[in-house]
Amino acid sequence: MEQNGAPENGAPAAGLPQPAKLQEVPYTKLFINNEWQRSSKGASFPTFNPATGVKICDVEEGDTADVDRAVRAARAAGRSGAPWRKMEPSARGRLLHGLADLLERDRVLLATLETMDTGKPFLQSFFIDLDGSIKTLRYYAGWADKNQGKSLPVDESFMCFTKHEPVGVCGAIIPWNFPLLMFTWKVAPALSCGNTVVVKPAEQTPLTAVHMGALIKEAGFPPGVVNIVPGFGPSAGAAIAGHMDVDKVAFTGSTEVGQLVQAAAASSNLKRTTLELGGKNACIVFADADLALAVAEAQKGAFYNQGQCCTAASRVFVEESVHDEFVRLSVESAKSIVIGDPLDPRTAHGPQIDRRQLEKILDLVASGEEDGARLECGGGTLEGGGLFFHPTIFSGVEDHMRIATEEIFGPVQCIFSFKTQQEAVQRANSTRFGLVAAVFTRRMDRALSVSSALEAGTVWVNCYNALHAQTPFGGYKMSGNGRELGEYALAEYSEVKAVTIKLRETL
Ligand code: NAD
Ligand code: NW8
Repeated sequence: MEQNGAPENGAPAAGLPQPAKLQEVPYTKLFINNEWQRSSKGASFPTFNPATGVKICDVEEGDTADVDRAVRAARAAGRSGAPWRKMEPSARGRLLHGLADLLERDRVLLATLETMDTGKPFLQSFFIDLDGSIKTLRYYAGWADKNQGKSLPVDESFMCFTKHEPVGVCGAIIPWNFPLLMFTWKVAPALSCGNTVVVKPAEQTPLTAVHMGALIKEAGFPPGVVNIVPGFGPSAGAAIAGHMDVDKVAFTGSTEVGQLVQAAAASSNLKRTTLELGGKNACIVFADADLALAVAEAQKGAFYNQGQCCTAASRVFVEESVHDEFVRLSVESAKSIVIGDPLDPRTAHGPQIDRRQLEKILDLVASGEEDGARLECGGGTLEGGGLFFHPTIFSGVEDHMRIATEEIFGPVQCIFSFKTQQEAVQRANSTRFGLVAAVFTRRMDRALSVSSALEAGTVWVNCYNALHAQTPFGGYKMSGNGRELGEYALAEYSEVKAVTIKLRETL
């Protein structure tokens, strides 16, 4: 494969899954009503492999008119009397399980597409993104016939009960960092609850979402239940957020666009929103922690997916007495991370998604150096150009610096020193964000009191990025609204109907 900056790693590794050899990408059109359709204006856009800069293929570009068409299909598919509404709830569960089976069958192909489109290492696509997507589908398959209402203890002249009904047409606007996983986080609970959906994948990474159209049709979902419209944010994305006949929109991406989505929802039809936005997540490492574990987990948290995670552990607060040792071990470990061709199963670190994101990282790293933080390792791109950026560690970071306050979305770990527990918690919380946080300690009382005090939707204790389909995920403060995953997400995709019956006879 044409290589642009990534070093070669030598002979192929034995015993590991290998990427598929793709001649061409099978699906590149809009998926509406279980049919492959051209965009109404006949436009398409290229998607690139960020590891090589080479165009993978052109994808049909959906626009406002295409979103309209998709919404009409979704509305019709969700009408009462339509097959999707008449089907037993457990049958929706069977369809979701069938879809998960097809992801298992096409696992190598989907992981290959995901790696080509995002630049994430193939084994991460294969073991994390595919595994998480399959587990999410199966988890919500199980909920399909369990999202039950209640009977309510009102006075005896009434019978009062609640029913959980679908919200209706749900829009899903997907980011480029976990294209398939975020598709399933939104589509699986929506379908489990009986909704229909219109999905817009990110313009950088449409391929796995479009492929899902083929699997959704093959699994036997009725036409119009899932519609996929690749396209750009300000056109197709904004058309969903501002649509008068979309009942809910789920968005993952930047805080700025999250605000636009919520504003568009408010000023159109007051559609419901769930927003998963950015973070400036803190890790607190106490001197009593297992230091090797804390180094490894904090590093994984900072550099996983090339640092392009809303959960990225970008601020690490380390207790003064172990600070220098923590920095030394972190730098030693960061320098050993294997950067290379993401399709090579030995690669642990691939390229950033695009030039724009790389420029943002370069700008923030330069600001860190100017502000007087100590660059311990990395700090630049790989020789030979391309979008590869070395894992980077700053120590001596102070709370006011831009690298300490702005989301970097790149492989940059900022290490701070602290003296007291109270100080660490207060500094960890002094941000507008509140997505996740982590604490490393061997003391149970400390783990519990610090996790209570941290203002974040998720707190990890002695681990990082430990996500499960059962466990709700979402942000406090400006990191978002609502929850994805777990039982809590069902409420985001259910309308509650209260039925009150007057009883004419009471005994
Ligand atoms: P973005 O927020 O612009 O894009 C996310 C999704 O929203 C994409 O599908 C995009 O097409 C769509 N979108 C863009 N403008 C829209 C609009 N006006 N209306 C509706 N939808 C719209 O994110 P980005 O430009 O890809 O990245 C910019 C920054 O966002 C990153 O540097 C990072 O800080 C953050 N980001 C966060 C996440 C996350 O998981 N929370 C994911 C990607 C990016
Ligand atoms: C849903 C997700 C997962 C899962 C496992 C391991 C490492 C990193 C992530 C991850 C169901 C089951 C498992 C990860 C995923 C998304 C983000 C950040 C980290 N997810 N995982 Cl935004």
